Amino acid sequence: MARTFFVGGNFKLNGSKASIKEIVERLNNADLAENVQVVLCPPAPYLDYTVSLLKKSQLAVGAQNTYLKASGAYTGENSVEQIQELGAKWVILGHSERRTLFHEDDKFVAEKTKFALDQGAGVILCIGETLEEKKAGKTLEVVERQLTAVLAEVKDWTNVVIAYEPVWAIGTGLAATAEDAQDIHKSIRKFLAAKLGDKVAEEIRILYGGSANGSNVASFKDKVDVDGFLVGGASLKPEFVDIVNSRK
Ligand code: G2H
Repeated sequence: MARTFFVGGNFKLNGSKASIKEIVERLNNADLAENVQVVLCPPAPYLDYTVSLLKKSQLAVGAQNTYLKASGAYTGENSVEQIQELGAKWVILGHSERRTLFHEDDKFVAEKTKFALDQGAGVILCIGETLEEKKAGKTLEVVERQLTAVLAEVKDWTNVVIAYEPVWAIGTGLAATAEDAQDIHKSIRKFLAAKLGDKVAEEIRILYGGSANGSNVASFKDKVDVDGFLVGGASLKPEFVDIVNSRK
């Protein structure tokens, strides 16, 4: 079956009104492929501003994180309801920077994923191994462990997009090869088929993330289990349009 190509722009802790306007206007004015879904994830203070700039139906906005409660004494957190009120449809959860720098473990990521899905948000669920784990041959063990935690909480995966992001490739300029990504994506799909059935596994989008850029995405073009990209650094640059159009 044809899965809609999906490109997420994870701005991380970058951006201002001026730079976000430039990024969105570039997309608004570009001749974008019709069969692509683009989700821009600016820092939370710019969510509604980013939404207000969108002029194409393929474009949507997501948050970079949400908490697992609707409200309460949780200083510094944002709720799913709040980001939705600002027009965000998606949220990135389990990004390795959250897992590492902010000590989010598998269970916490799984609980936040369940909560966000229950509120009707789409979730871009990030998984991936560190360099140490890769060297130890533990890539599949790690991603399956991360997915298993979410499987314990989430039964309906319709609104989940998985982003396989090897930690060693993130922001390093050293992307995984398209062949390696394809192998791992295929294994992830097989794992999900065993847990959730063939239909769910066939329908779920699996993105590659980690130093994806305007030059290297072409090599992923014929990789049947790579359904798009989660892009960090390059999503802030003009080449983001080339990534969005890389399956055109
Ligand atoms: C991985 C990716 C976006 P970058 O974190 O999620 O960032 O493309 O800068 O490696």
